Amino acid sequence: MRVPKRIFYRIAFLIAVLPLIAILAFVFISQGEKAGYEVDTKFENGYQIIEFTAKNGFFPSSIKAKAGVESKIRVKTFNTYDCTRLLNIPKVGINNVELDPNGIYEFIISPQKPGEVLKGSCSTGANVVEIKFV
Ligand SMILES: [Cu+2]
Repeated sequence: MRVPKRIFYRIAFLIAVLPLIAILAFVFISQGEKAGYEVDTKFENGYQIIEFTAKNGFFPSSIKAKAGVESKIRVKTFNTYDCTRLLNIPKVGINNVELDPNGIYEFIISPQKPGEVLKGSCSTGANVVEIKFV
């Protein structure tokens, strides 16, 4: 069976162009990831401060932090009477820690490996906060 020329050219074109599209897509995606690598923490007295607020959820709910440094997770409450008053970040030993409705809490955590993700949640698990170390 002979392949009509028009279809042959179309297939040849796709074979030539698809890898190019794949390469461009890869470059685009990897640059996007690099752009997302900014860290949203600050340093105070030698500690990285990973800060979020607990009230009707955790804000911000996704934080990028620097790996390999001593850190403090700082949680602020503000008239917080909902389930985010009970904080869980099991990987660093924070299990159902009851926060006052108005307060600032600090938990010292050891340096984390790059790629480590600490997942926090409220008592019901409905609200989550994710800290990614890069
Ligand atoms: Cu909850």
